[in-house]
Amino acid sequence: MILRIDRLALELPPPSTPDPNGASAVQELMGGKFGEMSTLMNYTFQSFNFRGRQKLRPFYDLIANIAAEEYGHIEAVAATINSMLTGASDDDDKVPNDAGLSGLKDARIQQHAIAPGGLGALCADSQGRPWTGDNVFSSGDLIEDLTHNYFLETGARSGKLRVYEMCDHPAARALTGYLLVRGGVHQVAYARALELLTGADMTKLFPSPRIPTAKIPECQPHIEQGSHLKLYRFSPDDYREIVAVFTGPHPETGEPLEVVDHAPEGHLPQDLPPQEAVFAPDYATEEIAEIAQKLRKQAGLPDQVTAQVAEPQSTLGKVADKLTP
Ligand code: MN3
Repeated sequence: MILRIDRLALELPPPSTPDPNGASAVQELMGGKFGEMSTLMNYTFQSFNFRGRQKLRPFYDLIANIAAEEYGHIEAVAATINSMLTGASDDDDKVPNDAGLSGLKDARIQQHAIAPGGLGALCADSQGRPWTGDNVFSSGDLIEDLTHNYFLETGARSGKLRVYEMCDHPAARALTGYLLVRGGVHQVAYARALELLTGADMTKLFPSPRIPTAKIPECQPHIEQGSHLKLYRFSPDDYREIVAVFTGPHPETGEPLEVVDHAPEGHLPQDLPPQEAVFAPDYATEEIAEIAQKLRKQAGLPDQVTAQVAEPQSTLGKVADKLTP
């Protein structure tokens, strides 16, 4: 089972200038062959299908736990896409014949606005093609699967770098900076597992993309916090045997790898404003909000919402005005 934490893996900036075509490029990191849906589902199925897990426990724990982190990565990619799409419709023109969606006429992925729409992330790649289970490789052979995973993380990091170079939107940059560092950790984890099993040093055999994260500004906050060395344990009590595999020096920096005995704290998500031109979440959000408030009262909940989101920020501009009733 998965325990869900209502925090985002990284701190994303508040929505700024909408960038629907940038959002289309970021879709590749969601539903592309080397995107986060693929890493999530590859490790998830490999862990589901893992036989002899007691005997091979550290390897099972490693794959199962990295799968859990990948859930947070698809969540972070979706949040980025949603942020980049915020404001892409003109909500001042609520009457359909006012062409409130004309700004999206030339968008590369028009499904963001049409169907399924809602100016939300799609489970699809940068061309709008749906993600497919064909991207899952779960052979049952541990060494084969680990080798595949190393290759998958390698391709995933190349993809992140290319999206970084394609998109200068602040949300896309924050996302790719973070994912480059975390993907690097997963690459190291699978390389180390293979090294311990077979003696093969993947990092020498197969020079993984030489991505100079030390020179990428958006990677720096994560490197400074040591995120490039840490594997988090995403469970209150389980998956404790990762320490047997995720160990030794980092192959590039020589610093000791570390298993952190809890999930990362995470960051408060942005509360993205309604986009009424696409009825997200409704043509008149206030009506549903009133119903929600009535139900909350009936349930004995306090007046103040019990959950937190990131503080609205002034850079939201016209979007922020709309949040104010
Ligand atoms: Mn990932």
